[in-house]
Amino acid sequence: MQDAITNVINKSDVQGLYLDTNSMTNLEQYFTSGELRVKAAATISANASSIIKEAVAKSLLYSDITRPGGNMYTTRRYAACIRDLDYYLRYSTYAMLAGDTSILDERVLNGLKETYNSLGVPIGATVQAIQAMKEVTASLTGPDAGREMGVYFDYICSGLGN
Ligand SMILES: CCC1=C(C)/C(=C/C2=NC(=C\c3[nH]c(/C=C4\NC(=O)[C@H](C)[C@H]4CC)c(C)c3CCC(=O)O)/C(CCC(=O)O)=C2C)NC1=O
Repeated sequence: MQDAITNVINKSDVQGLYLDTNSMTNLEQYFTSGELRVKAAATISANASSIIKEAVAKSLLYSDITRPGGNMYTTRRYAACIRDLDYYLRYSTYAMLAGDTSILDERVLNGLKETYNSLGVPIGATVQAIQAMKEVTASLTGPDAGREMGVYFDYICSGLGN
């Protein structure tokens, strides 16, 4: 896993150079937004289950997915879906703290699309639920942190899409 700091340092190191202006600016932005990131992570962790509940109510509940024949039907599959959403929320929060997407590639997206396809988990509906979490999260953390979290929610969605 990388973060905004190791990312910039590794890039300079492979060239054997000190940080250039661009890298300095990137780092400065990361440090300046540090408090925002930590506060957002605290808000999200204190409200994780209600964020997921509200997102599910906005996107999946009362749709065919939760009725007989739907992929969320039966409590076992319903619970698996909620657990998956919790993974997406938690790992997006880690990535937002790190300011880097690599943790999502390594621990979440690796093989995920194939697993979903082989189990018949609908990817479109999953993306809708993640987008709903993005909205609910932004309304709790405020627009700046919401935008930052949005980067990582969107990253998961596009990783599921390709
Ligand atoms: C931390 C990284 C990580 C991820 C991301 C992960 C996902 C993941 N979700 C799974 C299943 C599942 N995922 C869902 C999810 C859904 N079904 C829907 O209709 C909804 C749209 C959606 C929720 C938004 C369901 C229902 C299953 C169970 C499918 C089945 O067994 O039939 C499975 C198969 C094994 C299992 O059931 O536990 C994996 C590996 N596991 C991991 O370790």
